[in-house]
This record gives sequence, structure tokens and C-alpha cells, in this order.
Amino acid sequence: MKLNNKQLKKINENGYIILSGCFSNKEVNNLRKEMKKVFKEKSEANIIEKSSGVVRTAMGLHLRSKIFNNLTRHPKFFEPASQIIGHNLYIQQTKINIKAAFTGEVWQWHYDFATHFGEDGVPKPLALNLHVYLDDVTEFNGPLFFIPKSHKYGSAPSKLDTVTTNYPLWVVDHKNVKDLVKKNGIVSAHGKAGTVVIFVDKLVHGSAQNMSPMDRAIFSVILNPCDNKQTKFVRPEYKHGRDFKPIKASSNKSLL
Ligand SMILES: O=C(O)CCC(=O)C(=O)O
Repeated sequence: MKLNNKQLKKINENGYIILSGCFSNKEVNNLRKEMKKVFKEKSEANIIEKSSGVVRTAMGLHLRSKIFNNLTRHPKFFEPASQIIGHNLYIQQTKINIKAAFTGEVWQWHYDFATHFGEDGVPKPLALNLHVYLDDVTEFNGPLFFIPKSHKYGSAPSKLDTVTTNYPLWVVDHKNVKDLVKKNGIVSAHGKAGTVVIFVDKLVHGSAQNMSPMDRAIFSVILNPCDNKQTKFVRPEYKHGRDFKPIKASSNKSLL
């Protein structure tokens, strides 16, 4: 799946792109079946919500499941990523963030590079976060909010939040968020199951609680150029991959 010049320009200008209808219902159903299995596993890579105790994030999925390994290297992720950040890419992180109906908790305003730099010593903000929606994501079930163009304003100061949820995150303070939103507003990234979303390492984003009766599951892979790999090795492999060999694309049919 190659992006055209207009799409590449959009990512460069706004810091993200939303591409509907990328994966079929059959592919999404196969992924959802596997998701149910990995969520049941007793694993430290399954991080639970603070209040409800249900799984919030299942990490290291390319290490735990063949179909998620194939998805991570799928041409619909690999080709656009290669166009944007080059062909020599390693798998920095894979996960599913699920926001369970009624209880799914917030992701505070943040940009990924603050964590990649602060926790892992990644030198430059080059990594890309690529998502595929495993449920319909609507305005009601906790979609991601992006601040368009926020990657263009240098690195907003961030501090480590270990209190709000069970997932420690380097978050941007409210004054900075207010200034950025004043300039460029907020976009809610909704779409049907099978939608792909790609966003850059310094784009400020977050998401609110899911108080709707619908679950919201999103698969995410972060790909990073091999020559921009981590320099600190504190976080476990399920949070930052340790195989720095360039990945090869899987087959277009590998999810069927
Ligand atoms: O799943 C969400 O709502 C937020 C995910 C996120 O912020 C991320 O993947 O960096």
C-alpha cells in the first residue's frame, strides 16, 4: 500500500493521516479472535486498568503471536513506513490498547518521543506509530485526539506521570496543550474497524475515558530506523524490542 504525494504531504504538514478501509472484515475478525486469546494470558506484558482491573494494554504482541507478528510487518504498514522513514526499520513496540466499555481509562496528553527519549535514549524523533482499528472507533468510545501540526513546535516539556493510570507516561502540561490547541485545534481520529492511522513521534495526542457501552480496541506498531535505535536498556523487551535487524515485509495475505 503505497502512499501518494498528497498523502505524504499531509503527514508532513499535520503529523498524522487516517486511511479508511485498509483491512477487510475477515482480516479484522481473525485479529480480534487472536486478541481474545492474548488478553487471557497471564503475562506481565498485559497491563491492567487501575480501577477496573481489566486489561488496558497487551504488549510485545509480535513476540507472542504469529498473526500479530505478520500484522506488524504487513505491507500496509511496512510500505508507507518505508516511504516516510526509510527501509531499514526495526520493531520498537507492538500493543493493543483496549478501552473497555464503560471503564476504559484516559491516555493523558503526550507525544511518544518524550517516552522514547526519556526512557530508552532514542536519539531522534523519527519513529512512526501505525495503528489499525479492531473496532469501529467513534466519538463516543474513546477515540484518539490529535493536535494537528503540534510536531512542528519543538519538544513540549513533559513530565513522567506514574499516578493517573497503570501505564507510566511522559505527559505534556495543560498550559502547553492550551497553547498548541489555540493554534491548531483538536481532531478526533474516528473510523470503522480496518482503518489505518499513522502518526509521527512528536505529535501531541491523548484520549478520554470510554463511558460508552462499546469496547474500543486498537492495534499499534511503532517502527524506528535501525540507525536510530535505543541507547538505554532499562525497559523490558515487550516495551522496546531488542532485535535491531531490519524487518522484511510479510505477505499481503498473511492475516487470512
Ligand atoms: O490508545 C489510546 O487511546 C492512546 C494510545 C497512545 O497514545 C499511543 O499509542 O501512543
